[in-house]
Amino acid sequence: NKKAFIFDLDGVIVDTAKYHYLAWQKIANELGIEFTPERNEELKGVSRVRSLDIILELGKITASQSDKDKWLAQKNEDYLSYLVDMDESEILPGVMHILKFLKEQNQPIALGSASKNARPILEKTKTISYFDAIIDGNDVTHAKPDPEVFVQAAKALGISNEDSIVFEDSVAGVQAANIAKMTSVGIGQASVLHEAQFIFPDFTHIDTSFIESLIKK
Ligand code: B16
Ligand code: MG
Repeated sequence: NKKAFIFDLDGVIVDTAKYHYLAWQKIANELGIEFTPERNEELKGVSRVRSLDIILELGKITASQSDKDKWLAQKNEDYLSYLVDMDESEILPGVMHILKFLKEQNQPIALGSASKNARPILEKTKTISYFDAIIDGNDVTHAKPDPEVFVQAAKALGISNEDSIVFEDSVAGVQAANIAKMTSVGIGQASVLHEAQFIFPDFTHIDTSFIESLIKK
């Protein structure tokens, strides 16, 4: 039995969600917009361009395209500055155990991320070799909750949507998996990710018997 195991990146494999938050918070502060961790949930899994629009809507600000381009560039520069020293220590707890188990079981693994910075992050954390396919923000035209990124990932692995399992920390990503009729596994708070079929606080709560049950399904 082969299943497609599709992993989101930010907030699932690495804790970069906190860096996205800090970089957006800086922009919001400069614009006099109050930006809280709760508000930040709406930005998770969402593209860079859409994230800025959400922040501007929050502050009821209309901006020119050139201003928007400037803030988008500024956000990414700031975000990248947090990644300079990134290494394996930033992989979230329990993730390597599951990636290794999937490899031992010969299960196909893909990345399905909205980020345009996915590849350098996988390289820095030395996780890139685990992935048989990488679909990221550079490959898709429709952002989560559109399922395009996961559908492309399953296709690249040659597995049907119904036989695909998605690990996601964002509401938009869980919705994308559900729309594609994939099995959605939420990583984070049940109160936020209640639409997911399975929810775990983090990968240390996922044991190999759960993965085996998904393989047999
Ligand atoms: P970038 P994921 C998403 O990655 C993040 O959750 C989201 O906060 C970010 O805005 C988006 O990537 C775009 O990232 O600015 O690096 O292109 O969670 O889908 O792996
Ligand atoms: Mg994420």
